[in-house]
Amino acid sequence: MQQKYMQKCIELAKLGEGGTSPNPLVGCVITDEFDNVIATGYHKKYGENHAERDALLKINKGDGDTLYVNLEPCSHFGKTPPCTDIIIEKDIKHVVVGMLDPNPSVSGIDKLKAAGIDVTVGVLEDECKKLNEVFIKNIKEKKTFVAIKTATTLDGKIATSSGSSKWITGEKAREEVHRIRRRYDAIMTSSTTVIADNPKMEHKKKIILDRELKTDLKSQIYKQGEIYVFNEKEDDLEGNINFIKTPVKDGKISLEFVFEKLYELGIMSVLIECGGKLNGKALKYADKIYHFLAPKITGDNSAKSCFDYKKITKISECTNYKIDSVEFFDPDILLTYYPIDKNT
Ligand code: AOF
Ligand code: ZN
Repeated sequence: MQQKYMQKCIELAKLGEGGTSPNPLVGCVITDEFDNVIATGYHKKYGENHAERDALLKINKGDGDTLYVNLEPCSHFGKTPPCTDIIIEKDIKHVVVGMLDPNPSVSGIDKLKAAGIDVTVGVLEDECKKLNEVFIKNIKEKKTFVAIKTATTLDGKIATSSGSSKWITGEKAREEVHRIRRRYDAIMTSSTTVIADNPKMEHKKKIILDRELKTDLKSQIYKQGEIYVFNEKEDDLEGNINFIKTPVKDGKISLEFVFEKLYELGIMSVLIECGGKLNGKALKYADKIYHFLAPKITGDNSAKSCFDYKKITKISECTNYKIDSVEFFDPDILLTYYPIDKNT
């Protein structure tokens, strides 16, 4: 029962995807003493009620028995009063928590226990941690969460040698890409991709790495959203476009600088969608990779690879990953993987 309702909290929390950053995704379920669900809630948007309050406001004092929530309830006065206070006020008897809050200003468990509430921690903990992987990295490391998305043939190619890439994956995979993008604060691409494909990439925030300012400002990507162009020439603001002067290392934009700047700008997560060169360089910083595979083989050694950035002689020099999931978006698959070591 605990797992079933925690799973429900996770599903509710996901309804807030794309709206809660820099705050976490949180869902809440309240049951009566017969294990019937009497209210649910979730954190809908940054600054609005926390999940627990959203659910508790729907019940009367004494009606609820157990409250399930995927993240430890807060005990601090932030944008809203502490959730622990309203849990105590509504006379909840048991609280079941998915994971402790990595935020140092939160320690709700002790407060709940002191009020005589029975508390269980760690139900579906791994799933809860995955749900808030961005928030956890932001809080613990004070860094932007970096993900890469690529779409390749079975032989790992993203385009032919002349740049033809439309379309490797099918409709369903491309729809999934839109859902993935929505979870990220910003998406990032390079001048090479803008010039080669002239993509629209609709999103609220877009990052373009364009060292020499080679892209045409009339390209589709500039038509919508808040845009940051990292380049070696100028710091300037023109309409919706912020030009950010960036140090260059070995003839390339310093990614170190870019990711630090993104965090300063309040961009808590970024999805990179570039060619093999930049994807390769970015692997060193990547926390997660979304890799779509289409059932096609180019068979062409000169076709462009998805991660193209080093020469190795031994297989032991590969970087290693852990595959987290395999999903079908017929006829393609999506592999999601995490780095085991970042020694690229
Ligand atoms: C949320 N939503 O449902 C829960 C949160 O910015 P504040 O003042 O609203 O506080 C945010 C902190 O509250 C957040 O970092 C997290 O530690 C805790 N819990 N936050 O935005 C929620 N339960
Ligand atoms: Zn709270």
